Amino acid sequence: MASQNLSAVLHGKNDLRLEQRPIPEPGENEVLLRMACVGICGSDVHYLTHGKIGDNAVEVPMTIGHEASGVIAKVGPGVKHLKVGDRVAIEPGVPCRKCDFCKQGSYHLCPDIFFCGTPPHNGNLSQYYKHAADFCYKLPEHVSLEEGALLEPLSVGVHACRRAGVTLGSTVLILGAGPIGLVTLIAAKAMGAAKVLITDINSHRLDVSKKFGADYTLRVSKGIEEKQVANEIRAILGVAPDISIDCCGMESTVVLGLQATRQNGVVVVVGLAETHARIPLRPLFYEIDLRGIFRYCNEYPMALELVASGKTNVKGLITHNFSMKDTLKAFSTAVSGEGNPIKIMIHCNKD
Ligand code: 572
Ligand code: ZN
Repeated sequence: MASQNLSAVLHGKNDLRLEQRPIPEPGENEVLLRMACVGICGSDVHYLTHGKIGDNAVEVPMTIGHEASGVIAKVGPGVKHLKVGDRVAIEPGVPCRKCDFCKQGSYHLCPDIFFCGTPPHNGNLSQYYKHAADFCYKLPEHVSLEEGALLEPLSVGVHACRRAGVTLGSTVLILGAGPIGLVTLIAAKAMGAAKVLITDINSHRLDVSKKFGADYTLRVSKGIEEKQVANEIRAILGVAPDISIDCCGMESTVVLGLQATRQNGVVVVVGLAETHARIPLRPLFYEIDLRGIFRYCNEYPMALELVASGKTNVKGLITHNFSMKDTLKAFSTAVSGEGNPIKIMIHCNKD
C-alpha cells in the first residue's frame, strides 16, 4: 500500500493546500477507504472563501470534503459486512449513538455528531480516509463511484421531500435551481410529484432543470413583488402548490413560498443564505406549516435505491471532473462559476 496520503487541507481563508498526511489506521468497526470521488459542496466553497459558516469557524489546518465514495482498502476489527475491494458510498455524519436524539432515531440532530469536513472535523478530500463501517453503503455493480458520491446531496433532496410530505400527485414549487434545487427536483419526481415548477434568476439553470424533469420553469428577477410572482406561479400550475421547497433560503424566496402555497400546505426551507427574515404571518393562520431541515437521516439507503433503480440520471449533475492534483483548479472553477458548474467532481486516486 502507498505510504503517502495527498489531502486538500484548508490553512485559512482562501488558503487551500495539497499536502501529504499520514494514512490513518482503521480502529474497531472502522474501515480504511482508498478514496474515489469527492464532490464539491457549496459549504466547502464557503469554508474556503469565508473561513466559516455562521458561527462554525474552520479550525486550521482542516481537510475539507464530505460528498464522497471510496473503495475498502482495509477493515478494522469487528467489521462484518464489508471486505477489501468493496465500493461504497460514505455517509459523512457519524453520531454518538447514545444521546436521546440518537436513541429516538433522529441521529442527524445528535449534538456530538462527527460530520466529516465540518469544523472541527477533518473531511475526506484525500487519497485515504477512515470511517465508521456502518456508515458506508456497498454499491451494486451497476452503480458507479461518481453516483456513490452524489448520494450525499441526493439524500438532502430526499429528506427535504419527506419533510414536505411529497407524495403521488403532489404539486410542488421549488425555489432555486442550484445543485440542491436540482436534487430536490429529482427526489420530488421520483416520489410521485405530478407537477413541479422550479424558479431561478438564472435561465441556464432553468434549462438544466428541464433535463431533470421540471414540468414548468419560471425565471424570476431580484427585487420581486412576491404576491405578483405567487399569482404567476398559481396561473402556470392552474392551482396553488401543495408544497413549496425553498432551496435558496433568502427572505424573498421564503416569502414567495409562503404567499404561493395553498391553505394547509407545507413550506420547507432547505437553504439558509440569510439567517434572519421578515416573513408574513398570515399564511400560518391558514394552517400552512413552515418547516426546516437539517441534512438527512436514514435516507442514504433510499437515495441509493433511487439511483440503483435507474429511475433517475443523477450523473447528469456532474459538469466538471478534476484529478486530485488539480484540486485548486477545481475550487477556483467553483468560486468563479466559469463554465456554469453544477457538480464538480474530484477523482482522488486517478490522474
Ligand atoms: O451536505 C450536507 C450539507 N449541509 C449543510 C451545508 C452543506 N452541506 N448545512 C448547512 C450548514 N449547517 S450548519 O449547521 N453548520 C455549519 C454545521 O450551519 C449544516 C447543514
Ligand atoms: Zn454538503
